[in-house]
Amino acid sequence: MSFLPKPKLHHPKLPVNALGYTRRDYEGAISTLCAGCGHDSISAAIIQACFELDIEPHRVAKMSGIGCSSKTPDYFLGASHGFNSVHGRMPSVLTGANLANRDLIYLGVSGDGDSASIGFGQFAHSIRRAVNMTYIVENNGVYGLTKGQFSATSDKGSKAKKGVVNTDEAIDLIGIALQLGATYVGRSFSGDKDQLVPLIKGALRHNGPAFIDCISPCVAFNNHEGSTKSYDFVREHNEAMNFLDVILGREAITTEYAPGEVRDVVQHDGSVLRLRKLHDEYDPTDRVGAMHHLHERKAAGEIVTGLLYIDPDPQDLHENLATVATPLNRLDDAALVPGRKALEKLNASLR
Ligand SMILES: Cc1ncc(C[n+]2csc(CCOP(=O)(O)OP(=O)(O)O)c2C)c(N)n1
Ligand code: SF4
Ligand SMILES: [Mg+2]
Repeated sequence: MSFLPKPKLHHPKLPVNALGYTRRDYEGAISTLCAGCGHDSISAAIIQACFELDIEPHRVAKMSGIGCSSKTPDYFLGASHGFNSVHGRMPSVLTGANLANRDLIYLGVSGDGDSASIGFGQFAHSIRRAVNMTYIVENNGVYGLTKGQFSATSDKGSKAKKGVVNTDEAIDLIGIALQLGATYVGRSFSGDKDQLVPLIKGALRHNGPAFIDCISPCVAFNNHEGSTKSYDFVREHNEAMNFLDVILGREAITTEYAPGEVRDVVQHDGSVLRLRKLHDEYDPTDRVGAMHHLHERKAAGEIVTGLLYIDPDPQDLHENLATVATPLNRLDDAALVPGRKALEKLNASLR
C-alpha cells in the first residue's frame, strides 16, 4: 500500500465557514481505496456536512471497526479524535466513549460485514440503548477488504462477480434500526450527494441514535450485472421519499414552498429539518408506517431512500440513565469518591 502525504497548500480564496475554516480543514489523509469506491464519496459527504455545520473538528470523535469502510475515518476529519477498533466492536467502544464524555459529537462508521455479521449484536445494542451518535453503514453487500465474499446484506438471488447466486435472506439494517428504537433513520446512496449531505447533517444535529444505511458500490467486487448494490442497479431502483434541508437556528427560513409540499421538524437545538415531500402519503414520524412502507416497496423491487423516520422528541442514553450534565471524565476526586458516609447512605437506601 502506498502512502502519500497530502499537500497542505490550497487556493487562498476557498470559501470559509462561520469558524473561518475551509473545506480542506475537514479533510484527512489521501485515500488508499480503489478509484471509484463508493466509500470515498461518503467521506466527501461527511467532510461537506461538517464544514457546512461549522463543527469544530476537535469536537468530533470518529470510530470504526475493520474493513475498507472502517478505514475511511483516516480520510476525513484529520483534526478529530479517532479510534479504529476491532472488527464489529465499534458500537461498544463508541458507547463507552460517549458515557465517559457526553460533550463530543460521536460518528461511527462501519461496513455491512462489520455491522451485520460479526458486529450485529453490538449494532443492535447500541441502537436499543439509545446512544447519541451518528452511525453510518457503508453498505456494498460484500466484504470488500477480504476480496468480495457475500455479506449478510446481500440480497437473496443477487449474483457474485463470478456468477454464484446468493441463496440466503438479506438483513435489512434499516428495518432492525427502526424496530430497536433508532430515533433518526435514513437510507441513501453514495452516488447521490444532494441527498446524502443533508441526511448526514440532520443526523449530526440529532440528539439520539441516528442510523444511516448508505449504499456504497464496491467497484472491485460488486458492481456487475446481477448485483443489487451496483451503481446502475441503485440508480434504476432508487425511490426517494423526500429531500431534506437542514436549517440552523441562526439562519432565516427563506425558501418558499406551497403548503403541503414541506414538513418542518424542529430539533432540540433549534435547528429545523425541512422535508420536501416526494410522496404525499408518507409520514416520517410514523415508525410502524415506515416499517410497513419499507417492506411493501422492497417487495415491489424498490430501494426506498431519504429520511425514513424521525422522532421529533428523542431521548438518549444519558437521559435514560439520568447521568449528571458534566461529562464523567471531568468529575474530580471529591465527586467520584464521596467517602464512607455517602456510601453508607447509598447502601442504606438500597436495603
Ligand atoms: C475478528 C476478525 N474476523 C475476521 C476478520 C477479517 N475481515 C476483515 S474486514 C472483513 C469484512 C469487511 O467487510 P465490510 O465491513 O462490509 O467492509 P468493506 O470492506 O466491504 O467496506 C473481515 C471478515 C478480521 N479482520 N477480524
Ligand atoms: S475493494 Fe471494494 S470496498 Fe474496498 S476499496 Fe476497493 S472498491 Fe472499495
Ligand atoms: Mg462491505
